[in-house]
Amino acid sequence: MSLNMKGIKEKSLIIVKPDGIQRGLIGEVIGRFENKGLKIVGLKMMSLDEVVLREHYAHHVDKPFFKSLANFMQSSPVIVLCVEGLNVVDAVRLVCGVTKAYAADPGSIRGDLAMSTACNVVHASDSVENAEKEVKRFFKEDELFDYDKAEYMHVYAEDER
Ligand code: FUP
Repeated sequence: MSLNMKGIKEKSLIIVKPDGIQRGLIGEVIGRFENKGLKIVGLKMMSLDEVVLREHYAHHVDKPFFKSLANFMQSSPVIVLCVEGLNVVDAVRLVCGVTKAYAADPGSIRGDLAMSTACNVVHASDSVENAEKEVKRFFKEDELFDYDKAEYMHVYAEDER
């Protein structure tokens, strides 16, 4: 589990991948994060180029599947989201399920909606440290919003807010 020092202001970066866009799952995926109680603080559609993909998947650039992964990620626009909440990086990974979608737990996005390793509907930051880098990679400062969410009174206990 990631070390959380930011309380309810911790941020994570989520991408609804091209398979999610093509299969009409944008609302379903975003809805799952909203239903969990997360605050969306940034949201946009964009196309990913090779430069950003080489940076984003730097840990996979030398792997044999990288070209296919990069082609897939450029095959249509994606939706990028920045979400905020308590231990949000870990919470989002649990909502997504494990990378190999065919093995992901039922109830998770990948477990319910996908079968593939690459076409697994979503990307989500895997640590607080990477989340900070990824949020900066995909959002300019003025594309992120700081606002009060009324439901926080009911999503979090008093000592968690
Ligand atoms: P995740 O953090 O769950 O997205 O998983 P990884 O960082 O391990 O993988 C990043 C992307 O590479 C995922 F979209 C899946 C893809 N991938 C493959 O296509 N083949 C592999 O063998 C491993 C990962």
